[in-house]
Amino acid sequence: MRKITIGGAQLGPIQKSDTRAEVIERMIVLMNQAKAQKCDLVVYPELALTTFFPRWYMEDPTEVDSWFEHQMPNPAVQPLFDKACEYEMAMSFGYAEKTPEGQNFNTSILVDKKGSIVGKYRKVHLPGHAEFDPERDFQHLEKRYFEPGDLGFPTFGSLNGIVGMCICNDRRWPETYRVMGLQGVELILLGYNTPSFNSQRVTEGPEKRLFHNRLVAQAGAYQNSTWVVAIAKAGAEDGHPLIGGSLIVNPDGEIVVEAQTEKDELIVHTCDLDDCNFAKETIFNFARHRRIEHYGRITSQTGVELSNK
Ligand code: CDT
Repeated sequence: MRKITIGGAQLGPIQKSDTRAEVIERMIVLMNQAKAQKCDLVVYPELALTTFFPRWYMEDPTEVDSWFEHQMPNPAVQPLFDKACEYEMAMSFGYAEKTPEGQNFNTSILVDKKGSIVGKYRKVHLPGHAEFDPERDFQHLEKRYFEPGDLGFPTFGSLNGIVGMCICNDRRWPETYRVMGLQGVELILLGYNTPSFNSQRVTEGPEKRLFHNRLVAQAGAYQNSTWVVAIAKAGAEDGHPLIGGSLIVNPDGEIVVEAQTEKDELIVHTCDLDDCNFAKETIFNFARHRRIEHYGRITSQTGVELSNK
């Protein structure tokens, strides 16, 4: 058995005016709860340190820059690293990364029990748009503020297993899970900020959005025989609601624990990474059953091409 106890640290809303220090305090409260429940790993959401700023249209580069972290860790975040080290707890969280070369990414990191950053992932699938869109009920400007990730979907030998990360919209794409599945992934950590309504179709509300959240995490877990830990930033940020529904899914595709609020809330489950073995060796034994000669379109084609037969 390779058991690890995981705390999924859902964050409630973060307002535009909330400081990094205030957010870090809340993250440490959740970490304290995780420690009390003997967690080995605590997982926080996408862009955990600030409000979901891509909903705001900005032209001033200095204003845009204020949402990015130029170093990790940095003085504001250091108390979280210190507490994690004291507790000997691994952690993962998302933040807006500004590189020394001036590139902007939507990033997640994996930090081991000694406080070293042992894994980094930069969001590949950036949803939304780059210019102000008057047709939408609200903006989603990830394509304006971030470049697509340039690291692929790496996996990391950590916590006695094989760990990967993805971020929010990535979870809707089967390729995300499969590329990690092909590296034997056993634990996928993902954070999200998902608006409770579709900005282009108001009839698509929280019920359907929570359904899609469960659907993709469960399918990704089952089809790749991996644990999936999906953690929300939830609740109304300056009047803009985000779904909660943080959950942990086992390699059979079953939800083992799910958040009940849209506030700061810790969900905990002890995950045995050896539970991934059976399906990886049988129904999803990729080496035995995959037929790559028929999958060429997956990497040679982006959009739909009709075959007129
Ligand atoms: N943060 C993020 O990726 N959110 C998207 C919203 C999609 S609507 C433009 C998501 O897939 O949940």
